[in-house]
Amino acid sequence: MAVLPILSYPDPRLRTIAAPVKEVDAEIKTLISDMIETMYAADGIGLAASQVDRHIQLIVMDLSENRDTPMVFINPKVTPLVEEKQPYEEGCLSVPDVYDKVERPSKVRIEALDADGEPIDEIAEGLLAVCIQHEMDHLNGVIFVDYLSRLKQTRARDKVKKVLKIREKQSQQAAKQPEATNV
Ligand code: K1U
Ligand code: ZN
Repeated sequence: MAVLPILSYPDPRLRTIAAPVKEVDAEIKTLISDMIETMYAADGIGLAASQVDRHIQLIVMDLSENRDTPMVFINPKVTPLVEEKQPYEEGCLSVPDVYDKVERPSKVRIEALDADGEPIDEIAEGLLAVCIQHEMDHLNGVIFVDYLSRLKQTRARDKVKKVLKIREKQSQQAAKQPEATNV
């Protein structure tokens, strides 16, 4: 398994529309394992293939407390079941350290295939409904900051630049440190 690099806003590759998965083969299964590992390493609750520069309709998610119940959605179709929208403070691994309220339909139907290619057909509410709609947006080239004001989008760009600079510095410093020993 491997931790994959995550694209950061405003990378134009995040705007690519994802294509349907033709077959749940060994290559897709490897990507699923890598995406789950990447999501856990980044402390996320979801990840769309678009975020790791793979433009296919594949989403992984884990909303469990123990981070031991990954869910996989291949070729998902999400249908709102209510007109009522609810606000939720969203975050995004592609927009690090930026959180803001987005309003989305509170109840949706999810139709997809799972990691074995078996059909999923379920009704989602709460965080599952929020997260699947956020991830579906990624597959359609939409990022949650698109719902915010121009001013907030500019601030988000600046914040991401700053966070990436700090991360870069930290990784350079870590590379300079002698390796810790376990004695
Ligand atoms: O798609 C992603 O970038 C993953 C994203 C999923 C998400 C979180 C919250 C609302 C909607 C979608 C994240 O995992 S962000 C990091 C995170 O774990 C988190 C952030 C805010 C609230 C709850 C969790
Ligand atoms: Zn996101």
